[in-house]
Amino acid sequence: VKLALAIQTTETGAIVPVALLSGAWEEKLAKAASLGVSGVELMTADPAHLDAARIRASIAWHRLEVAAVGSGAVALVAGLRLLDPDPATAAQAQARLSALIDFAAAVAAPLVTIGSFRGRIGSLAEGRRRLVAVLRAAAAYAQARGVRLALEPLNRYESDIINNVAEGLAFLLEVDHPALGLLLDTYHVNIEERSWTEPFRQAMLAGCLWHVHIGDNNRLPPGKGLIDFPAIVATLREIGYTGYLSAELLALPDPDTAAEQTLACMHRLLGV
Ligand code: LER
Ligand code: MN
Repeated sequence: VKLALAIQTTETGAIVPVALLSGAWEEKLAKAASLGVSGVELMTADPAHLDAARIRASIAWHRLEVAAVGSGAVALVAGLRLLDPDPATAAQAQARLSALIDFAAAVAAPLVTIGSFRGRIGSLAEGRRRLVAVLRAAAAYAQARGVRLALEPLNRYESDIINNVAEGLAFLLEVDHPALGLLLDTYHVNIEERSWTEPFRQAMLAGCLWHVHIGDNNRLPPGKGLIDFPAIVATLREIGYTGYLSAELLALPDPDTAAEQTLACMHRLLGV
């Protein structure tokens, strides 16, 4: 497995509470590299304001990879969600997803995450059917550009569609596209699953475990809460997961300390 830290790109403006590392862009990359991670997950609200070629070059200069392009900031900062009840806003969200996929391809990111950005079904008639259709089309768009989409089960307080791995796998069957898989976030696993390890096994067995977010049950760095990270790491190794463990957690007490504490714990657990 490889380690990554979630960081905001420079256009996001508002602070994303689960993004790590402080300072200007180059400083963040230098800090990530000195902490010994292999990659960064980019939390991007609007790629139109970014120079993808420069971002790609600066990341490569620090010998880092882009682990993923995260879409959470699109919902949080730009207020766009795929299931927005207003058709014009939903169309804008769909266009933004295409832009994120193009950006991912331009910075050599393997995948784009679909978490809070999907929104909620709420009272939308046909909401599920709409999400299936939107993600099927987006997966085809992504596949044509060498990118994949990772759908993230979210806890019940954050979304009313796809809360656990079983629902995630059922949804993937409906979409039925090889460029759509799953992202499991330990913080959401803690709220919705029955086991620390079975959800990872199930997703892996289905060939769909493409990305992992780490954060403890209180969304602090691993080791600062109750989640059994040793068991999760042992299982990920046993099942042969070679993707990223990407830290997406509260920047407390500050964005640098949270990153340092995360890596102190993860390096110890991984024995690296
Ligand atoms: C939100 O809680 C989360 O885990 C993000 O990855 C969603 O975009
Ligand atoms: Mn997450």
